[in-house]
Amino acid sequence: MSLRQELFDFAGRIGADSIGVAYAPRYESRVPNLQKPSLTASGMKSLICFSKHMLTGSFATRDISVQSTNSHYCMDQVDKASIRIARWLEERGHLAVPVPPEAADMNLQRSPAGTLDFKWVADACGVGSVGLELNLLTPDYGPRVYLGVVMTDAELEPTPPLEKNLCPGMLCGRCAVICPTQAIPLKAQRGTPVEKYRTLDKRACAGGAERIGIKPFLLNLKKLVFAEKPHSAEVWQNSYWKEFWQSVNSKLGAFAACFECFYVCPPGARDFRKIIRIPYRRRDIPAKVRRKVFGDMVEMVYQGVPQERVAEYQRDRDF
Ligand code: B12
Ligand code: SF4
Ligand code: SF4
Repeated sequence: MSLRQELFDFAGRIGADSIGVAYAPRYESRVPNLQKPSLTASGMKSLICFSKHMLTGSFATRDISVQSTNSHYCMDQVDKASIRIARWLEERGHLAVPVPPEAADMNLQRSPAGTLDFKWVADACGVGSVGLELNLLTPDYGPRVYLGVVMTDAELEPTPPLEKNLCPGMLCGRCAVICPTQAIPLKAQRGTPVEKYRTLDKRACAGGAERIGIKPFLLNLKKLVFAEKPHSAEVWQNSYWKEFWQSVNSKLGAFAACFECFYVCPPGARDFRKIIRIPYRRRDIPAKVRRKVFGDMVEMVYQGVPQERVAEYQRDRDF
């Protein structure tokens, strides 16, 4: 059995749902910015990427914090599996380095970025394809997965990318019409493939995804420092500081605090039907994505999240 197959079997036994390999030098030549494999480690020949799905049952919850915990459990498994895969390779005489799956370098470029952008590695390895909202969609669990990447100097045979993108873009558009921060494109030229217009307004998304993140932290700190009545309960005993404590204590809300684009995304042979059987989640699916056509442009009509959840995504204003 080849080293690659032995490795894939091992990864499956320790919980990876799907796995693939890309040839590092070839991938390096395709990266348009600084997020090249050589930034993380030099001399690496293969990029091994795997996915781990979030627990499907947790999608039944109405509580955003529980939802967020679900993602932290999943990330924890990715961390552990990355280390075990790297050790497995090192026990066989190779060098291996797990790439941090969640850390973002604040100085690499204008917006925070990982040393390697996992979604493109996963796309190159055939683990899935990058959708309209710049998440990686997988055949079995759609976007509801976290990703791990291990680099190694072992030369493993690459796996081919998927033949077709799992995301039909504007022909679906569910994620875009419900995204609470309107971070996903609502407009495109008719008939163009999703690869031409997929993008994400990261700053907007961060407002929903990291509601206890750096921006609300700085805003609340400023409010505290410049308050006319700093001792008033309104300034220091508000819901932000309580949630800040929670996030330091348990990571809740620090990242992964919005999953609206995950709930509605149809790809996912092993989980999507189960999710929409949950009455609460079925209501999330936009009954009809309405579209307007102007010449050669098509624009979807924004609907927003269910009203009861709007306040969840306005935390940076909740002083
Ligand atoms: C920074 C970050 C964010 C930012 C930016 C997200 C983004 N899509 O880039 C914010 C805070 C918005 C965010 C939100 C979320 N995140 Co996040 N995040 C990251 C992190 C740490 C780095 C991503 C990164 O570097 N992006 C690069 C961006 C910032 O640069 P850019 O200039 O916009 O784009 C350039 C690069 O993409 C570059 N590029 C670099 N390499 C290559 C290679 C090729 C071939 C090409 C073509 C281009 C290219 O080209 C672009 C132009 O120069 C990754 C972990 C990782 N290391 O990948 C997790 C990660 C992307 N996040 C993840 C998740 C789950 C989320 C959330 C769902 C969490 C939540 N709900 O709170 C949301 C989803 C938002 C969304 N629709 O993508 C998962 C995604 C899993 C999946 N199924 O895809 C990741 C992979 C973490 C993990 N280990 O699983 N995240
Ligand atoms: S995580 Fe939330 S805010 Fe970010 S793109 Fe998805 S739906 Fe929009
Ligand atoms: S919800 Fe539809 S448009 Fe959005 S990523 Fe999923 S398949 Fe693509």
